[in-house]
Amino acid sequence: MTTRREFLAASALAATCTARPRHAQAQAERDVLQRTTRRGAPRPRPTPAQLQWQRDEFALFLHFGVNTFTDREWGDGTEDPAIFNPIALDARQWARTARAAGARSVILTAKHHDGFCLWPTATTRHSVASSPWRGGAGDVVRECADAARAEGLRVGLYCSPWDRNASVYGDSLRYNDFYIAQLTELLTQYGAIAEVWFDGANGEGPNGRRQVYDWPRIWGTVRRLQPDAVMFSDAGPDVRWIGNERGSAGDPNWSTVDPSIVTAPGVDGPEIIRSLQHGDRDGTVWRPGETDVSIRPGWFHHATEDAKVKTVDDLVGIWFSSVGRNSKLLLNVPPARDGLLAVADVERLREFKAARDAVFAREVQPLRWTWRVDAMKRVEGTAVLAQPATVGVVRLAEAVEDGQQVARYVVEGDGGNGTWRALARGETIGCCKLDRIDAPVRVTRLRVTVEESNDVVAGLQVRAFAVPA
Ligand code: FUL
Repeated sequence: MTTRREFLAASALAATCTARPRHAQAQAERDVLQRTTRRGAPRPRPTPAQLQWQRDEFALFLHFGVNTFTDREWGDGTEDPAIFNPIALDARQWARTARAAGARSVILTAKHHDGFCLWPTATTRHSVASSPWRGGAGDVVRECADAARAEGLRVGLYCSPWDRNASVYGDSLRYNDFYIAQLTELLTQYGAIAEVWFDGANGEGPNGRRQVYDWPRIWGTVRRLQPDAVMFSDAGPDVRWIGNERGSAGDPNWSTVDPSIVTAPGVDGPEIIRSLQHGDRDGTVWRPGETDVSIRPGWFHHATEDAKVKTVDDLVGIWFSSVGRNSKLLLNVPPARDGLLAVADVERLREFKAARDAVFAREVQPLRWTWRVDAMKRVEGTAVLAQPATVGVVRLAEAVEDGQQVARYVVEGDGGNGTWRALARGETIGCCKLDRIDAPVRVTRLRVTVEESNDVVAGLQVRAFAVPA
């Protein structure tokens, strides 16, 4: 017998081929679907900010600061601000490059672990105000935020919790006040901030003192000052680190987590890394993963690494293992000492965009998708193609507004003789799952079967792309 839940899901499916039903009736039907975890808790769903953040797919990370001038990766806080002088700095070049590469936001290291502030803060003299750049009147955060918005990009800021310059670091109460004062400046003086990035790297303060961060207060401050921003850290609260810096999200990758596993940034352990990489199928909190990786070996620009910029193949592979595994890609492209992105990086980003455009250039047109839910509650969609095509890539997307459901699926193709053969198999889908077909074959029909899911799946989007001509 068909239950009400199955009936509603099936009718929603019947109403949609590749898009969700939008009319009020369908909305009302979706609202009565009680989605729960196996332990009975309501299944988490994304906030509008989390949804926007992930649908942006791709952001550019900009590591810039005194390390750019000392040729180091981690400064120790003793750097003389006089070394900071990016004479040709042009944040419009950063923003134009980001936009041309297809990124929809940029995230700037307003302060890295060395404590040097790229804005003229009132909290310390260790900032651009003490440097020769623009005669001490410059503000990199302002120039970057203005340039990004002029290109239609959202703005994110990294402000390192670990501060190797602040004398109060490790004097927990005083440093928490100091850090919150810095965040308050950044979140009140530079317009809408889309993402605040809390790095997990964390060392001792002077004389081995250990800083105890007041995360509830820090996160509360961001929420109050920029309610639409998402906060990144190992422990979110909104988006989580993916658990490595290689550009590889876990497979499977749930956007839900068990919040009792990773409770604070900067804590390590196998179970923590597993949860960061894969999320937790029965997690009670929506916290999708962000995949941060550098286009170069280091996070900061070093001229000696100009010949070590990742190849286009590396970058396309990273796209498939991040965006294509229900994650968001945050690709670091560090400005050089002159304040400009290096020629090698700009050129590689251009090639990377062209390579992605080629992968997704030839979308296969189905005549119509027909959906059904079988007795085992498995959802199956079949499409006859308008013309036979050699499918190279399949892109699947769940309607994650209602949570993440799919746990196992198979994509099959019919070569024209009525026999189905598997093109790709996978576990999670989420916002976006990209499958490259190992041995592309010419097919006349496509079939997608959800073999296992948390709940009956509605509104699955299937797009297929023919191998480039
Ligand atoms: C790490 C930092 O220690 C690196 O310097 C870099 O900022 C990277 C994104 O995060 O934890």
